[in-house]
Amino acid sequence: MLWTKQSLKDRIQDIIGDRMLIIASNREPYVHIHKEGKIEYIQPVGGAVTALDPVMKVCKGTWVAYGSGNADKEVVDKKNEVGVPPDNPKYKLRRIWLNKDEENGYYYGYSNKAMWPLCHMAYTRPAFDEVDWAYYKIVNKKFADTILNVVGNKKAFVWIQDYHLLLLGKLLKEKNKNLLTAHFLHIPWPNTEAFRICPQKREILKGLLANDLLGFHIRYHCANFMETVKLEMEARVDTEKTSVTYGGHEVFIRAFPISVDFEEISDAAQSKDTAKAVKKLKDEFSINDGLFVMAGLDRIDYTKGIIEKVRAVDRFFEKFPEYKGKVLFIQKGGLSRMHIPEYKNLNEELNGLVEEVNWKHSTEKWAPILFIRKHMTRKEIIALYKIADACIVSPVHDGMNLVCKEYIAAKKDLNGALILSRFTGAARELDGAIFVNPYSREDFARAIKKAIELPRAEKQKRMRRLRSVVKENNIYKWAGKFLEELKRI
Ligand code: GDG
Repeated sequence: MLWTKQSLKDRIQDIIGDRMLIIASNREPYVHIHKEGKIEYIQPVGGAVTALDPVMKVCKGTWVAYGSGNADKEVVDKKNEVGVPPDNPKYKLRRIWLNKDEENGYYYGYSNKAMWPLCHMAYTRPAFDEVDWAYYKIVNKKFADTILNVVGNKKAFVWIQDYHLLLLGKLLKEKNKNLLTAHFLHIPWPNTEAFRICPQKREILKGLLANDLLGFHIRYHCANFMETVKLEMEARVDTEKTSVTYGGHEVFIRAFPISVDFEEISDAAQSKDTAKAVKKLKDEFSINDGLFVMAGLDRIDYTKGIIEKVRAVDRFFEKFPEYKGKVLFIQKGGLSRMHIPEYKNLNEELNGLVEEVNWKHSTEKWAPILFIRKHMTRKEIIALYKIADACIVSPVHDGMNLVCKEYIAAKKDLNGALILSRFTGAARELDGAIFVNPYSREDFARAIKKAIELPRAEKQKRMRRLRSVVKENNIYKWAGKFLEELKRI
């Protein structure tokens, strides 16, 4: 059966019954900001929001998240709630306020200096700071208190997202045994060797094991998690049922590969609005027709392999100078986590590298890399995918990666090639991509040439295959399967 927005809508009542649906995540799906004397809203950059917003529009319920916008407080009601999407509300957003110390310790500190590098194993050393950990616990408790307040004495299903809230399942269950809780990890789960260095590992595992269902993108992450539990806890690990029983409570571990709203992106890419946005983008950045455009779209993060991508572009023009003046690389890079030194340094390194590569290869009328830094709307992003004859997704490690799936969805005309790192969760599904090891410049440079020279028929064949995978494994299937599994439990 093909899952669609409508089929999820039709079945959601049957699946969740009379329970309230609550999503808990660090990032909010809509951020209100002051701009030129007015209050506007933006959709923040990030995979979890891209994936879950369409699901919540269908399932309704309440999304609990940290209110990070400078105008957020001005639009909420007494309960700190606001209907979203702001133009046409479909569900409620309940905002939690954090002070500077909390944001610093919980978000920049423990979440992103400890857990993020720990789970990605990208050769950036995790830093476990006791003060950060203390704030991490405080903020997880804040989320728990808010959710318990939203639920009151009703029945509810709480769907916890990601590595910022690893203790939440346990905190909720301790106070309300009747809650059904599930936790989905958007990032990889590392192997036992990597995880064992974490000083807070037992508390984190206890937090996760209190849930009823644990979801990861791929089976490999599930297996890593089960191995970790086997090694670290006195728990019964059942590999047949893929469940863990700890302290008399059984939690099921399952893989749910996350995805995108295929139909919505595919249709939007064909729309007149997108055609206008394409023209605007081309004018704004002087993108000449006739160039072969390769695009990348990432948060500036050391896991995304952006440095590796730019180095491969450099090598490509060294090896194949005949392509100078004919190929343009557009990299859209959104600033991210700039209060963490590694991110600030990466951003500076990237600036320097792009400048150097551009200087080295440019001609009077052409430079190889166009680095776009401004925040783009969804419409502009789809326009960028439309313009791109190929897309390069090259993380050194990524839980799933949605950019490659969005690109595929936007290529209804089949006119696009995908270069994809083997170290993304998506690589397990996307047969038809040109796979690369981003650590190998030579391999990467050759893959770029291959993408450019792919014969038309071959390109279309590959894209057709890719589209059929993403069409079937879309975001509604991800959500539907997840919720059905929870119901079954
Ligand atoms: C985590 C995991 C997993 C980018 N620039 C703008 C913008 N984006 C959107 C893209 C895409 C999303 O951000 C990025 O998604 P990813 O999947 O690449 O990455 P993470 O943020 O690292 O997400 C990842 C994901 O969670 C979901 O589970 O796939 O492995 O790391 O949707 O289009 N969106 C807007 N403006 C931009 O400038 N509006």
